[in-house]
Amino acid sequence: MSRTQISIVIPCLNEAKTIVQVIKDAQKQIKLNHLPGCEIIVSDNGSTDGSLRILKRVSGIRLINVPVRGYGAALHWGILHARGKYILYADADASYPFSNLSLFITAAQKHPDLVLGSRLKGRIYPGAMPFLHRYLGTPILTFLIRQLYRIPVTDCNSGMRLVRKNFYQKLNMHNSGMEWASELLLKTALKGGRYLEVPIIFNKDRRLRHPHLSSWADGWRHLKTIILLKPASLYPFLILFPLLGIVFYPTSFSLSFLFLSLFYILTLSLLTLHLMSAAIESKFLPLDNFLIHFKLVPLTGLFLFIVSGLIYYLPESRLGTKLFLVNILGITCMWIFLIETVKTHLVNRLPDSV
Ligand SMILES: Nc1nc2c(ncn2[C@@H]2O[C@H](COP(=O)(O)OP(=O)(O)O)[C@@H](O)[C@H]2O)c(=O)[nH]1
Ligand SMILES: [Mg+2]
Repeated sequence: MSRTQISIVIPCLNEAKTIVQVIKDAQKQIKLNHLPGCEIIVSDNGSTDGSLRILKRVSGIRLINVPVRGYGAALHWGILHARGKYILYADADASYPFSNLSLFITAAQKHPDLVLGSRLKGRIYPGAMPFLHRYLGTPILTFLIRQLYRIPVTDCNSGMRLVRKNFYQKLNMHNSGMEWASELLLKTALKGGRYLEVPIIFNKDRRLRHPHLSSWADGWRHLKTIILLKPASLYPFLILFPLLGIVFYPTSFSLSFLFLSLFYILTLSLLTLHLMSAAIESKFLPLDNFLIHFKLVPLTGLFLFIVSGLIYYLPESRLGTKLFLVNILGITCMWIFLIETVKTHLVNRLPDSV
């Protein structure tokens, strides 16, 4: 790979205290690694602490004003503006030293699609990573991703990565927040991209204020992305829920009721998700064609008629069963409404031009 093909992108939101130091560090390492054509892009989305004023005086950088809030948005805009074949990105809070750059350059010689800087394989300085993130959040999410997506990641939340631009552009990215980082990793795995890791140094950030990351909210958003990008991760529950429903039936009708309802809801939700993804990507499998062409509404009408009859004729002593059937009816009606909405708005699209 030619040494002029790397761009550095630094996402920035209110980092007046550290941004200049970070840029200087990047410039120093660009020189040391003989990368004369390497550009530095600072991607700012609405700093109000004077960062922008400072950045306008700094030479040798490209400043991009991103109109959308969020870590993912800042990086997405930065990457799309970058001219390099590869883009290396790292935080503006001085936590990822650019002395890590040489490792990424070496890895880039192997023509990867994504190189992740692993803090857990490298060196984490005291105070750099909160206990909860280091020993709970990051290892659990990393383990889940390794199991579900079969990608040998060791630090899924790392904020220093190198990505090939034309690979990134094929990923059809959606998330503007912190979960963008998971989306990038997971889509690399789903697309079978060439993935490498390098061990990096991680310092305690130099800023005074709290990080933008909010542990629980962002952790949950990462988890949600992990599950929704691969709904097959929920398949085990299709066995677990009915099993629990049967196990609890003799001792607790209510718990059995709950698990069987969850099974029914999950089955219908997965079918809806399947059809929605197919419609968005215009790739219909036999299951989707079945959902599209099968006469669902009249069939549901018949189902409603029969189940309503059952509810009416069952004796009041079978109240539990009656309530269960009412519940099934409600869920079915809601599902039909959802499926018909997806069909109307997403499936039956006419071309914009011929
Ligand atoms: N959360 C967030 N970070 C942003 C945004 N725009 C730029 N950033 C930058 O993204 C980087 C990551 O944020 P940070 O608070 O360090 O998250 P952490 O490293 O996960 O604790 C920092 O350099 C921020 O300045 C934004 O809109 N939201
Ligand atoms: Mg940070």
